[in-house]
Amino acid sequence: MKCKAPETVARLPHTFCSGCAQGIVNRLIGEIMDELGTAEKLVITTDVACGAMNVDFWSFDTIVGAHGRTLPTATGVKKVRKDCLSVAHMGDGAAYNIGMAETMHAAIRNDDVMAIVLNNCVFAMTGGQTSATTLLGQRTTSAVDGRQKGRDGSPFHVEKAFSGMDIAYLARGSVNSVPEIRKTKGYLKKAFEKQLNHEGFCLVEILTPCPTNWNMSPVDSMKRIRDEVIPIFPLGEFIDNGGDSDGKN
Ligand SMILES: Cc1ncc(C[n+]2csc(CCOP(=O)(O)OP(=O)(O)O)c2C)c(N)n1
Ligand code: SF4
Ligand SMILES: [Mg+2]
Repeated sequence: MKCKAPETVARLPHTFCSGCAQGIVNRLIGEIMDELGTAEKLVITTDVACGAMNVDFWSFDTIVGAHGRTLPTATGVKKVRKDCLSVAHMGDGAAYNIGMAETMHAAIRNDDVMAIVLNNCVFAMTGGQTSATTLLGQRTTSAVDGRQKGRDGSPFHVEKAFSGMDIAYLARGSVNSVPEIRKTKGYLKKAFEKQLNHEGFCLVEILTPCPTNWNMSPVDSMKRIRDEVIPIFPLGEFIDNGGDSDGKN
């Protein structure tokens, strides 16, 4: 059967490395926009990292935010365009390293925006340095002997940091298999629907591979997510405050 690309994602050849999952996430966003009929409302602020290459082939409205500052940019977009679907699209480094303060404040304010965090456990764009979510023992260009707890700290878990926070939604999906991709689509779609209902801040983290900086084949990168990354970063929904909107948004 011939596979039809979602109309919200233009069909130019992509510029990502072989085996990168940016395209999978793009396809899910495109399918959801087509299903909800909301492509005209979508504004994605993408971070300057690998995800910034998306602006060459996304066919909806886009902004490239400064590194780690996509969330306040997306919040600003929402303040002046309350009818739009405002998304901050970023990596783990942007969300949990340089942009940690911005991520926490968006959650504390319960901003009516959505964060999509592609967690590949490294600073990919700049050459594979250790990020907040690098696994213990994982070799990176800034921890060539592997991340060590005593020296480099332990991986950051957003579900622990946000525990008890009064936000609309928090979930973590993965792209390592078709069933997980389908579940991830469900998390993303729910978050978009919550923004349509003005319920508040939603964050969907997605475990993604980076074959280039993991020094692995695309196939082995997906196996690594299954065997090493998911056991550290569990999948599922952690916060789901459906229908709690107080109308402030
Ligand atoms: C203020 C600022 N600091 C640092 C950088 C350099 N920089 C660009 S992308 C990046 C890391 C991105 O990692 P991540 O957010 O995880 O995205 P990925 O490339 O892995 O998708 C860094 C440190 C920058 N462009 N601007
Ligand atoms: S460096 Fe990694 S995250 Fe960036 S495009 Fe290549 S595979 Fe994707
Ligand atoms: Mg990253």
